[in-house]
Amino acid sequence: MKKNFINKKSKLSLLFIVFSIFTIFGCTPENNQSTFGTAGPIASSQADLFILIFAIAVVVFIAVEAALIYISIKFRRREGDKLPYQTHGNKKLEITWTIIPAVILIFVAVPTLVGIWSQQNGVPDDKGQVLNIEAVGHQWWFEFRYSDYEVITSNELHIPKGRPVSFKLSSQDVIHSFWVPKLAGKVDMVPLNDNYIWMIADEVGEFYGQCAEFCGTSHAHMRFRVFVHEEEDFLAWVDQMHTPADPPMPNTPESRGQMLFAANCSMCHTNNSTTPGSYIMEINTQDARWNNWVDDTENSALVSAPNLTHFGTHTTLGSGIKELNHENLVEWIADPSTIKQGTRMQKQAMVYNTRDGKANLTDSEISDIAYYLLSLKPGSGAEMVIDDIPSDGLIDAEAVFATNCAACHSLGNDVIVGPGMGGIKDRAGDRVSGLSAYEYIYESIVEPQAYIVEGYPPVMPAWASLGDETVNALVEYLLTLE
Ligand code: HEC
Ligand code: HEC
Ligand SMILES: [Cu+2]
Repeated sequence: MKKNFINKKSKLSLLFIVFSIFTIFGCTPENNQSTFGTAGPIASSQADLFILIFAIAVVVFIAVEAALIYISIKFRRREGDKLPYQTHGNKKLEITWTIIPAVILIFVAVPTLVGIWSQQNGVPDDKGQVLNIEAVGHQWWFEFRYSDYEVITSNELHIPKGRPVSFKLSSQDVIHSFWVPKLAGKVDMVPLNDNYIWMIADEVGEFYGQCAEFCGTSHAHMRFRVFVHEEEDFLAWVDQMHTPADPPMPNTPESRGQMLFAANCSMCHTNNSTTPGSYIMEINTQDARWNNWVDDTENSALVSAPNLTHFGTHTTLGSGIKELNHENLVEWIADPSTIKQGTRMQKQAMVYNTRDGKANLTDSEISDIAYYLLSLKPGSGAEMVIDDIPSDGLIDAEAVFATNCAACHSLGNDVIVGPGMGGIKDRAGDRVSGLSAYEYIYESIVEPQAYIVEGYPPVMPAWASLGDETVNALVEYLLTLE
């Protein structure tokens, strides 16, 4: 019995030692999330402040402990000692030990307040041209809007070296916190109340960001990456974000993936915010998706989601927690919870509305979608290739509808994401003056952004790539629905 007890105790202390060693190793400046190996003036002034306060604390600690040890040994009770002289109060001593801490606190307070003020007052004028970015926190990912350049992206932030970057921080849901340990940190992202932070990066490279305020189940998996470029490389990146991706070649996994993405994913994810006007459009669409979710958090098939424009150029998946490659992407699409628990993607998307919560897609469909997403990169500006579905005379419009449209449209009156298609023949002719029912439905399919049905979010993808024949067959099919 006794032996066992000792064993347990020594095991515990061994565990404690190992744990402490790991904890101390976490302090290496090399660590991606260490605040010591800084790469910018804001982070380094914060690190200096920490070192200063720590040094003061060490001096105080040593002085107090030394006095404590000295006194308890020197004046310990010895045999034969009588009760010491009883006293109450000592003015000199009490004044001394009030003044000393007050002076120490002044030494700590002055540089702390100077630091806080310099961060709060925004970028000083002499630091060069400011880059403005709006960072929005979501459970559990980050959205970045470059208002100066009309670029919108998520989870991977690109900034130029040596230029001050000013962030307007907000949140769409709960309180998050924006923190790039090696560049600057950390300021809360609060709903309905904008906060500001600014930073300068002195080194080209890749830096880790992390949400630093507990914000729900997957808080620890809410990260992002910051890529610091030379100014000209940064401007080249901005240019690329305005260059559309090349459409996939017909009859490839990518082209099948494109259709599947349009039918199952595009209601939440925009993946083509490259053209002029797409910036403001995406902000409005995100708002519409968000409001849809707020109206009915249980049943909404929409919620704001990461913009996937040029997602194929990203290096990470799931907001900075996995390397982006085909294998991990397949895992994510098949069952997001294997990578991240509790995502709104899995909770809301129709395609995960299954008994086991896994995607209602075959392995090869999932693989095709993954290839398509990886192919989303700035293109060479090639013309759109019409991907005519090979038809042997007869097109099965009902089947085409089931694969491409049914995720958003019911055949009756139920609203999924878009209006139910039941009885559309009776209303289509009255929707837009000058367009017959046939023309209106045709237009709605190939260029849905031209007429948005009131009360619905503008999330329907364009289906011109189905080919003229198929679209005509779809229109005829829809016109038969009661
Ligand atoms: C109901 C809205 C919704 C639908 C539909 C949806 N997603 Fe998502 N998706 C999200 C949300 C929200 C996130 C962020 C999840 C998180 O990180 O917490 C996300 C994240 C992602 C990411 C990770 C992005 C990144 O930067 O790491 C990928 C990739 C993705 N979704 C692909 C898809 C694919 C493919 C489909 C269709 C099969 C799909 N999504 C359908 C809402 C949706
Ligand atoms: C990602 C979801 C989504 C997909 C997929 C989708 N739609 Fe839509 N659709 C909508 C939404 C939302 C609206 C209403 C807003 C608008 O007018 O764009 C709409 C509107 C329409 C309308 C006009 C309805 C009316 O009452 O005026 C037609 C017709 C239509 N869709 C046909 C189709 C067809 C055919 C397909 C498949 C090839 C399809 N949609 C795929 C979301 C989708
Ligand atoms: Cu968070």
